[in-house]
Amino acid sequence: MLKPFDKPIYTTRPVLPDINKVNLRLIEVWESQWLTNMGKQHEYLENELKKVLKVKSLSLFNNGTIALMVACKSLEISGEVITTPFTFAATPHALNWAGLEPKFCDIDEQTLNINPQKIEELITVNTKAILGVHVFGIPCAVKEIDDIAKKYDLKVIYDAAHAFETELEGIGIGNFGDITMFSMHSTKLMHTIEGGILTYKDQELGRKINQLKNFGIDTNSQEQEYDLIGLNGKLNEVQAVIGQEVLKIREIERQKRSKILNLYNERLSKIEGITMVSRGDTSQESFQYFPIRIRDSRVTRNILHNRLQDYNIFTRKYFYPLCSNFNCYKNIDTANPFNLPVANRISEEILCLPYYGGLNDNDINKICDIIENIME
Ligand code: T4K
Repeated sequence: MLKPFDKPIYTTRPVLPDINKVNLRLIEVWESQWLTNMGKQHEYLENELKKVLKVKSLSLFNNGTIALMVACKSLEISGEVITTPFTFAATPHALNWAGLEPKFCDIDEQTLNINPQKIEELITVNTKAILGVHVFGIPCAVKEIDDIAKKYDLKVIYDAAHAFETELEGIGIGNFGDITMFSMHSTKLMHTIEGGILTYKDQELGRKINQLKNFGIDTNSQEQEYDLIGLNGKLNEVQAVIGQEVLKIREIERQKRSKILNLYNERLSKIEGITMVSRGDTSQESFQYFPIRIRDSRVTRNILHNRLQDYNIFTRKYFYPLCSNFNCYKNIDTANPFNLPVANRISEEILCLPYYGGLNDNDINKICDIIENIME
């Protein structure tokens, strides 16, 4: 048996700016005596993010889930929303919290995203929107989804929790659909410890989004008017300075992950039983996760996942269990595994390997040696 790693190797580790630089920024916030409620640091981060994501308008949130809930609420729709079951719990949960009913659609074998060819058969008179997820930063079929939405007069929301800086032909992924959500959770390459972003084009919608994230207060009115039922979704000034510092070092992290990606591809594509996941047809990718599929092999995904733990390597089965198989969703009509064969199969095959800049070539080679050994 190869020697295990001395320290645990996780699926991801947060991108951490120099603590001395963070401390200086915290002093700045302390001295300003302005800690939250859309302060100077919040405004600065918003403007920086607009440039990085190549979007005209965005709003910051205290986490991605709240951002997605507000996105759903802001569209003022009620009824069914067609979405993917191959995602994190937050996606269907946000729909429910906004009073909407998720309808699960099967996914595409290559992109692992909602299959546009399967959407139309789920449309009923109650369908009001499509919620696509750019899973692992792989873009959804945005053109096909847009065509369906136009044909049936549906809203389109994208969950781009994994797709920070993903671009299609140079266009920021946040420009597609009515609203796009990005997560800035600590496990994301770009983060504010906890945080989220909504991007949108419609300024009136943006006004509503900003109102909803701030208890429903209409900041434009003379008196404090409450004409919407909002919540508290605000990102504070400490989170905002952390975000600014992470933003400064993200390019270095992206380059490190790009190198790791090449090394993984070179090594793992040669191992029998491992299928590489296509990274999607992007002009720029997010470098967020490194998923592989284990199939047609004596060693199953679960065996590989468990055996890797003997070597101190902790992978994650994103996304198993499938959302449609959760106790809270399994009884809805579209959750039947019979209707979702591809998603159910991929959920049994998928494994996200350790993927972060802190791993050097030796680490990656060692992980690959161990995988090779287990798969033999
Ligand atoms: N939509 C999608 C498609 C999403 O994937 C997510 C979140 C959302 C919406 C909602 O966005 P947020 O509300 O979170 O902004 C993690 C994250 O908590 C979650 O943000 C993420 N997706 C999901 C895919 O992964 P867990 O339960 O897998 O996290 P955990 O604690 O196991 O951490 C993963 C690895 O990271 C661990 O192996 C250890 C390492 N880690 C984690 C943390 C928190 C660290 O090294 N340091 C840390 O501080 O959910």
